Amino acid sequence: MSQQSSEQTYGHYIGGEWTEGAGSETFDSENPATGESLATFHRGTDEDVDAALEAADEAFDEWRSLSYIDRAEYLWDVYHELRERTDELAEVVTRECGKEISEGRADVVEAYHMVEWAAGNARHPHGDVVPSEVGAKDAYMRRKPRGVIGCITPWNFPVAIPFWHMAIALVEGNTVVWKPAEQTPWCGQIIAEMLADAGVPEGVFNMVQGYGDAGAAIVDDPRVDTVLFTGSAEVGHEISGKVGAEPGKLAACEMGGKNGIVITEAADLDIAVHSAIMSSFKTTGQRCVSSERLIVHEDVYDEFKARYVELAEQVAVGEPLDDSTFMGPAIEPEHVEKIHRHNELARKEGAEVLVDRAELSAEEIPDGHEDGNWVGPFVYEIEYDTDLRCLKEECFGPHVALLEYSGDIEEAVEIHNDTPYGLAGAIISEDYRQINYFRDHAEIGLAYANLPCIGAEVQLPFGGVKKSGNGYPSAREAIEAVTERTAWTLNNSKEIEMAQGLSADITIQDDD
Ligand code: UN1
Repeated sequence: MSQQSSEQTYGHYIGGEWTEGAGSETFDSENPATGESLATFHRGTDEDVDAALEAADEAFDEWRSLSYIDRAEYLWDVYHELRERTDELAEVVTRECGKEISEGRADVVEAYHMVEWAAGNARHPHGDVVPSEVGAKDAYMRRKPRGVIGCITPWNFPVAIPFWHMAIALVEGNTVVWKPAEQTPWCGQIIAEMLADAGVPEGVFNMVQGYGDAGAAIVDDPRVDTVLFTGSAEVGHEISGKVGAEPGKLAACEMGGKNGIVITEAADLDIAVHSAIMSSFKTTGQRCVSSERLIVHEDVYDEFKARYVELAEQVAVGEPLDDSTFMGPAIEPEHVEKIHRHNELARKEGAEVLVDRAELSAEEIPDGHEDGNWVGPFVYEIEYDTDLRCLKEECFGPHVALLEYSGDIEEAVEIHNDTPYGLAGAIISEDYRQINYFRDHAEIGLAYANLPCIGAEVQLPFGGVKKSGNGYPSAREAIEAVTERTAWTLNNSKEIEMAQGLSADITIQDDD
């Protein structure tokens, strides 16, 4: 499938074959900026998931027997294709998920960075040589693949996140069953074609298009050894709950955030305004790392507020393919409704609304885009109170609270940490003591200073704490979730000598 949409109905990729699957239902991918249908896909069923898991299970032994380097060769082909087709794929990403075109491009670039990292890592050491208390023993930590990995990925990074999961899972010797987000099946189709064209052996990689029921069928199946999930906290917690109850099975879940930026009295306000606007409105606030809380010291509050509000009133919302656009549409009509509900909740809880572009005026909506899922910035100030739901619940949209604080950095970090989530955050300050305090005490997995809290690079661990993640961050640390460690000890002596001074003598019963 290329950039041109077509009349064909696309299917699943199971056991090395393209198939329509067992079901009769289809669904469409829609351009969120126009409402136009881009392509039609077969909706996967439990039966399709079953076939994909069977294929993945069967392919495992042979795939794991290849060397890391041979497995990585398949990924290098994908890497080159992603690089060659970056502009074309960027446009597909933008048309299918509505991110403006520089973000569409960055998504594809992030994908090939991840593939490069995973395939390059095939030539790096994968374990440790560990000392033993006993001179004649050689001890090692070795890794082996866990088996079949179920990957469930979100629409907002429809090319990058699938490769966070799958590039690493495959190079490490696992086989994969992947369900792309139902909002971005076109990206899913192209990725599956790339892996098929690279000649990945049949059954090693499988894709089933569909909705949450297909995802649940993957999660529930005993043949799945690890579930890698990136998406909403609601679904992620359900998955970790279920999988946690099954011995030997693992779920690595990466979820949302109610991310905050602390702007202290020592902040450079140019950096503060720039970082905050990027963090709140890039991707229309629909990154799990987007910021919905700005915690600003009273000494700089009025000036920051004036400058931030002025820009938020003006950021360009429009056709995402147009490179003068800053914010594209929201992903789907239901999500626009959800964003409005969060705005409403803030009002009910006493917000003083500073910018209300939630319902864009007719002039702001580009011609021919009347059916798009438009929603603009909504900015409010509110007095911090730990009981406010609007400061705790993730909206996943361009919905931002300004909170004024007084006192020291300790006060700011206390407010910052007062959410159930802990994914990303930033401090804007020229005072290194404040910066270091934030680094050490902010309860988050991705922390920034004098930068937006978005835009992590793939070679860093990506993940959160508290309600945002369960300790196996995606990207680099996903290796932990898709491999098992073996502590391997070899005796070079004919004698058996034990550690800890344990006696190796076998005494026998005295008969007389
Ligand atoms: C997400 O927020 O949903 O750090 C993923 C970033 C990107 C990944 C974001 N590299 O902003």
